[in-house]
Amino acid sequence: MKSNLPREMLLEMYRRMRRIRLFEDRAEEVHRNGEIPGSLHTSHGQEGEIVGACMALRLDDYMVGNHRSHGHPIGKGAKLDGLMAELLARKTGVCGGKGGSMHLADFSVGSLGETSIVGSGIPVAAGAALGAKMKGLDRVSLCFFGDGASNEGTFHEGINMAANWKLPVIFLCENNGYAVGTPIGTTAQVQNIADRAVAYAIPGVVVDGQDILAVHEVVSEAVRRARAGEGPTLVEAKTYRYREHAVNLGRDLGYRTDEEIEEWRSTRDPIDLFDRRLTSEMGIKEAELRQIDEEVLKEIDTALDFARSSPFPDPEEAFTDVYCDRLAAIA
Ligand SMILES: Cc1ncc(C[n+]2csc(CCOP(=O)(O)OP(=O)(O)O)c2C)c(N)n1
Ligand SMILES: [Mg+2]
Repeated sequence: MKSNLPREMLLEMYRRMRRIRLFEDRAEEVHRNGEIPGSLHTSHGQEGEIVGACMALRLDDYMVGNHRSHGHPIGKGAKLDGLMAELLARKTGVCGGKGGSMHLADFSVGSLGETSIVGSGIPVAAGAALGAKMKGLDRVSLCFFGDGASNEGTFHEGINMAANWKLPVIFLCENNGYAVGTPIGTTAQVQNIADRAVAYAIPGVVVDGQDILAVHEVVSEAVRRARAGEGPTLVEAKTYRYREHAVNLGRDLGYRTDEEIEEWRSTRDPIDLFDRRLTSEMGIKEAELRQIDEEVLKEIDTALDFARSSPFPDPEEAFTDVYCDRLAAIA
């Protein structure tokens, strides 16, 4: 099947997925060296839904992530230097080295931030959309959250409010089947998380998260509705994570088999699937893709060199950029 998207866009989609995969491969290595403090939640296997959704947005649209969110700012177009520096807790990181892996934000590409509190991004995304609407901007807000987050109260409150006020939000549930080691089937009785949209009288759409073009199409329609003042959409991307919940967490929980992981990796990998489609159906040469792989690897080397050669923040900086500091500035 041919795609109507321009060739440059297809290649950029491939590049961003590869960037996420290789960035996280490198982050894992660096974490093993002890150079990254704290935990690390990677999105290996989920790159298709991340990039497909982000690339349906404009640069000035908003995006809110969660704890598994290195890929989200990369998908939105963030440069790697500041992200890698943030992971290594350096002053040149996107949050001054004080946020780390679970708190990336890059306002220059509309990436508003992430937190480790499951479900907390949902009202934040609704709030950003409300702000855009009140200011008369035609921006939309994309919110990524997991299947586990869809059982939090913030899911109901945030989506209900957005539906009442017809806010320009796309709620994108990344259903990777598990919350740490708990299968979604044991915590939700609906067949699809998207079925819950009926409770808010908004559209609910299920899409194959391993198919970047399918996600892009579905989210593009949700963006069109949102921009036209027709309100929010709940999109559920069925996807899978290859790694354990976080580095050092989950291996021994026994909630899934190695065969299950292997099945997804070998038959449903979003990058492999897209690679094959580009070369077999869209006239892209294999050499062009390998060239992109090389370029991305270089970008990651450069980002890591940049991070390693950057200073740590000064201890006094612990008191800057925090709420009380802002209050003190106003007072
Ligand atoms: C409010 C809250 N409850 C519990 C946790 C512990 N916790 C961290 S991640 C996670 C699972 C989240 O699962 P899901 O939303 O499906 O996202 P995924 O990790 O699968 O991407 C849990 C329970 C937390 N951080 N915050
Ligand atoms: Mg999950």
